[in-house]
Amino acid sequence: MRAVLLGLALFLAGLGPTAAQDPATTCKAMEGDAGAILDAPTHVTAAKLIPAAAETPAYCQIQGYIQPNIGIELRLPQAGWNGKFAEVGCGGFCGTLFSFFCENVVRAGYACIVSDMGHRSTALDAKWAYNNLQAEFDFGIRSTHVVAVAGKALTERYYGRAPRRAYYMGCSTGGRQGMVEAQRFPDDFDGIVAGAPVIDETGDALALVNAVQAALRPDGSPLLTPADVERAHAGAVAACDAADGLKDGLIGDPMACAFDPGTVLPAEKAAAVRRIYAGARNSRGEPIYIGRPLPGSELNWLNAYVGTDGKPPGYLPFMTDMFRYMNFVPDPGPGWTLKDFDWDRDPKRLGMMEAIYSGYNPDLRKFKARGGKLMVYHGWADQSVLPGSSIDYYETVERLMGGRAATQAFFRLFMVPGMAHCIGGEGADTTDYLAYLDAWVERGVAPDMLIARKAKPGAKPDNALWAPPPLRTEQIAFSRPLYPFPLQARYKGRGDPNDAASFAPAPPRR
Ligand SMILES: [Ca+2]
Repeated sequence: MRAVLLGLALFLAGLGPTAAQDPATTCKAMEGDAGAILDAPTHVTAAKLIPAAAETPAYCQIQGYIQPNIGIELRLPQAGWNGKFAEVGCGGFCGTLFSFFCENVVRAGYACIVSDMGHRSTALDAKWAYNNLQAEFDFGIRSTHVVAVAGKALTERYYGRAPRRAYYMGCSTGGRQGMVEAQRFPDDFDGIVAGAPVIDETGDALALVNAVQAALRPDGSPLLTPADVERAHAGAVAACDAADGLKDGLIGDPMACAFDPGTVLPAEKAAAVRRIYAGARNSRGEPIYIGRPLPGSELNWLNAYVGTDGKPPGYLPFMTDMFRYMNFVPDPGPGWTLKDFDWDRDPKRLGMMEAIYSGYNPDLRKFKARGGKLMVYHGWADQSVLPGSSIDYYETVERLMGGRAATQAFFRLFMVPGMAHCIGGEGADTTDYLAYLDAWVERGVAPDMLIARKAKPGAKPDNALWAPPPLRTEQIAFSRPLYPFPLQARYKGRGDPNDAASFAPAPPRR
């Protein structure tokens, strides 16, 4: 009854929940049991109106949890709601509310929700997963879906009408969440942006373990130094930069780049770099995963595979925790180290983990049939989620879904030259994917070309990942067009090389 009355009040007010009571009271009234939300029982532990500040409008901040243990934060613009709902994904092993991801999205008029995916942790540790299949199931499959269900219901209750569109966006683990949604819960979202999706969690981990091991000597001391990595990068760029028509330090198609590190490094170090490029292999040298770090990505290996300032490589504890606690069958526990990894035996034991985390199912027929739109983007210089998996997945979908035109009617892949994991690196890494997705869903404007920008040093906003505020002309170092894969941007041979207008689409040279 209260919902009906609130709905009536909203209808009379026209724009927002202001007629019946003051906004702070309306927001506060969201606290408590969220009512019978089918499949997603939810309790709101706190709700308060956050006043407008700088560019951010006032919003009702709702915190709570979905059973058994999925923490959520939902932000509902007090006025100027655009009628649409957005869920933003997490990163790493999650366990934390990345609520700042909602800042720009709320600014753009959306109701926006984030979750911790069902457990508390840092995004880089995995102890929460040990002997905890419910938490792994929520992290792997369930949480993104029930957060959508609960988020839409709470949004409807607050405004008195259901959101007319629902979008999802996320990168890395967040990208995987988007792929799992398109594959397993095709009715949840009208549009999905999945950046650098971890669609093969265990396969990708194998390539990262290989890279970390390659950069260390057998006794654990560093073999590759930051200076070696910089030398390899300079060599790769010198070999392959110009193939896209412009020497700009960015390699347009790293998979077509044949660079031998032996030209710039001594034999032992060159062999280590070759092993990183070669990806995960068994003891017979046979590849066991399709993704591998590509030429041009070398600077992003720093702090990841190669420690700096005398510190161990950053991915060492991350990968160790993953294999200790996340359903490596059986979980080997705290005593296990990466040195214990057996390249012939252990990859075959990871099936249980992959059963929970896979986002690789290419059957998107239900998602397409209900009108869903999917944009995947991936940095060519990604050092964390290796870009081969997105390309392999896209090509597999093309084969299953009836070819390129039938696929690109609802699913497009954008590869970003020189971009690291999700954002950063040397390439043009700032793109308003949400705006392109919204235009595709709402107005049928298919993303034939995206404009990606690189901010000048110091000009990048703190939170540029989702719905980034537009850069002013004087803040832009350069811009580049992104075309649906397999098309690549090629310099026309004339015109300002810093301007996206000086590039045209070209097929790959592979
Ligand atoms: Ca180039």
